[in-house]
Amino acid sequence: MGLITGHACASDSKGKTDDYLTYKKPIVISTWKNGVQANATAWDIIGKGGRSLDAVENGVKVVENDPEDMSVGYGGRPDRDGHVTLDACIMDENGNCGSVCALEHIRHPISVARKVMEDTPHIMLAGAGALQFALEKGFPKENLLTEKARREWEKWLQTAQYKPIINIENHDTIGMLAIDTFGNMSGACTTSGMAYKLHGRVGDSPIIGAGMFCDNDVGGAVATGTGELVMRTLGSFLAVELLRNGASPKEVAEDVVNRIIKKTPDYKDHQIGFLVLSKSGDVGAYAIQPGFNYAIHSENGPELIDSGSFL
Ligand code: SD4
Repeated sequence: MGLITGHACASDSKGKTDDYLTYKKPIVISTWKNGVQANATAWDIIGKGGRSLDAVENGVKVVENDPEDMSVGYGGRPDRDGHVTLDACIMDENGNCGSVCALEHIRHPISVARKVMEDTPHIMLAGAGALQFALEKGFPKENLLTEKARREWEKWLQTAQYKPIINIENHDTIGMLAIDTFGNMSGACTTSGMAYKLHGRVGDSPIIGAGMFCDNDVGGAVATGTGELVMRTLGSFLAVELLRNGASPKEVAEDVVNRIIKKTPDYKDHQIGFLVLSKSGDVGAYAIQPGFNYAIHSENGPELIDSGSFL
């Protein structure tokens, strides 16, 4: 089936709208347009009866590998000092989780996060320690700064002031949630973070409960956009807890975004998008600004849907 796209309307035969999207399992959803490609890989796994954890890991790896996505993995925009530093986290159906932050030189931080989850008693490894662990696990050390990203960074340096500037243009972080044929949900999130951030800055994406959270009894959520705003509210955990209390995915995404807006006087200078999947296969999203879209892959095939937004 071809790609279905729509603005606030996933126009398939059931006449679904962005307010109410419901699917049969298995299903995989992810943030932004690049999620379409990533979902296809994840779908190949869950569609054949594979585990949702394998689906989300291998799905987001597609985007980590893509130099054209300059917010994730190889080809990601560097920090102010020219280092590509990556953040990622993963969570399985049993509530196990793993995470890496400020990791350099490793193309697939999501796979390192999975190794942290499965092979260590810890949940999160940072910076040099995360790199040491990855190398010990056999991940190759690579230069992740592409010529294109280096040229853009050098241009930015000509005018940049050395103070934090939140650049609302730098999105495309991938957050993915999948439910497999056994009804089990896993999630993953991976990013190079805000472009030209201070060296050492870590965003929401590798923080379990901020950039991603899933609870196999209830559902899951992923976030994209200005991480500092998501961290203040632990947005993905909050979304799942609101879901637990009976709200729909769309309602909870809206609630969390509204809560962030209320506490952020300059919210118009930021983008935040939340994407939520309930255990029963309902999907919803909401953002501050127009322009946030998300990809769904189900038995209906691939879809790309524009989220509703506050502005
Ligand atoms: C961060 N939340 O590091 C990430 C950036 C992002 O789409 O999501 N971009 O703050």
